[in-house]
Amino acid sequence: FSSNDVTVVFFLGGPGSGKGTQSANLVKSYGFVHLSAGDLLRAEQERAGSQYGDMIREYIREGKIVPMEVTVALLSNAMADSLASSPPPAGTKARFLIDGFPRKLDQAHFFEDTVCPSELVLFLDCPEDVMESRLLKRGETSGRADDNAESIRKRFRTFVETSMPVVEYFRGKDRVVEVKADIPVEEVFAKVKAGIEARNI
Ligand code: UP5
Ligand code: MG
Repeated sequence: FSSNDVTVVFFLGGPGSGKGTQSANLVKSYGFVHLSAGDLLRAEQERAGSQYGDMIREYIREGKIVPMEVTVALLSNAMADSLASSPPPAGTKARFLIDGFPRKLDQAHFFEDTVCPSELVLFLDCPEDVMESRLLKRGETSGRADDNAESIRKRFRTFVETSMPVVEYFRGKDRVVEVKADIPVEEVFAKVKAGIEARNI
């Protein structure tokens, strides 16, 4: 597909900041197609015959970032599939909300050079103690192999060291809408909405 046919919004924020939760709201209100890099990686990990399953499992448990070739291929395939199965009305662009990606600067450059530049970066800012208690609570039922105290600590560290520089890079380009996320879901969404509408996305 051509990058002229799509609008891409990156959705970043620490583990448990609420990206998945707010994505569901954004799909309903703004007709985004939601693609979670983490969900795509977990699906690939479970796919029979995947050559990457064991590697992905190990990276996710350790809170490390899976080599970008794998993630970018999953994302661009998912975009192409979505465009083929539900093409946008003539004269309009498909809108993709890419959740949890890019988490490393080289991924940001690679994706924007080879797939499509992003229009906007939504960033949920949430204190670690709040994210930790949300994730530990979710871990009681989520079945996610990384919702445990040790993996959570590693995910936080990767986020601060590796993923925050991506946010800062886009901030320098004035492409970031930042929202405080340690408030109720509906209040976060109201702020996200205001940010999106102010940018005419
Ligand atoms: N909750 C949400 N909002 C709330 C609010 N305002 N008030 C109170 N509670 C709120 O929310 C987490 C929990 O908090 C839920 O129980 C929710 O109800 C509650 P959620 O919306 O799921 O938060 P989210 O930010 O999506 O958290 P998630 O755990 O999905 O974040 P991660 O970024 O850690 O997970 P992701 O799936 O993106 O990645 C997992 C791993 O995959 C990474 O660690 C990495 O190993 C790998 N990965 C890559 O290698 N490369 C990639 O590009 C992407 C992922
Ligand atoms: Mg998520």
